[in-house]
Amino acid sequence: MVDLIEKFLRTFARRGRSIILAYDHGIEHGPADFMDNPDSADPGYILKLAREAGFDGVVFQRGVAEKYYDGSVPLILKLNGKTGLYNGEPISVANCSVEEAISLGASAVGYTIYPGSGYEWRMFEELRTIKRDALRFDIPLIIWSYPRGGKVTNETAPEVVAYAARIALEVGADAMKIKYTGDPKTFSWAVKVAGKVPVLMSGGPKTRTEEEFLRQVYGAIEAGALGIAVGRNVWQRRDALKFARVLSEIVYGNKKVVEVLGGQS
Ligand code: FBP
Repeated sequence: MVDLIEKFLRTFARRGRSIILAYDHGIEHGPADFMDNPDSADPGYILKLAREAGFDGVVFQRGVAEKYYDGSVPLILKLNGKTGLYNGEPISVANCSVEEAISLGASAVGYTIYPGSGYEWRMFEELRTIKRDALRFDIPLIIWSYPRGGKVTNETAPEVVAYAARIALEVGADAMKIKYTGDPKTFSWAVKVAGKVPVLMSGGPKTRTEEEFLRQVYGAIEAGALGIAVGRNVWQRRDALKFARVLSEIVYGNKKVVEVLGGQS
């Protein structure tokens, strides 16, 4: 069996690190997320941005992939999603199969779990089928591991994020996306307990200043993360391409925040 972690790295970390542009917000949060930079409402703009920035991949839901994906940047097809209109126990169910994702051009599939939710069993059950199909079709599975509901009171608390990382390893992730804990020391524990599975830091809401986000990214890389899977902190900025290039200097170029900000900080 081909090692699916290796396969993930070959496509999504060609330079040894990874930046993936997440764009499943149309379902998760709705079009309000596109208002800061109205160009971002157009998936074609997102593809062009990822391509011109030299990013390693994009994340789309099936409908966006069907209508817009052109093969110019590797695709992670997000198999499940929930809306911001829903108000019950956290749950996200698949609206696309692994086989369909492959037919849409995906090089990896993504699935969110909400450990802690009263429905965690439902997502784990569905994940079992998805994992089986991912193995059968030889495609990497990336898990968005976001503890939520139940006993979780703070989603970014270091012990919660570390638990999220370990759960993703335990259930068969070939790469994972977890929230940042706020500092490299605690994030490095999450990276450690993720074992062999590469860790991508989730971007989160757009920070007040660019520097704030760059420091998070630098901290995650310092902690041993493979890279980042980021949405709003890139495409909500009016000068998204410029910011994307600055991010690249940190993630791929090992630059420090003060260096890329040119003495602004
Ligand atoms: P951001 O970088 O914009 O936070 O995107 C990462 C992501 O995981 C998206 O893939 C997803 O749509 C969103 O965050 C979900 O965020 P949440 O469930 O925390 O509101």
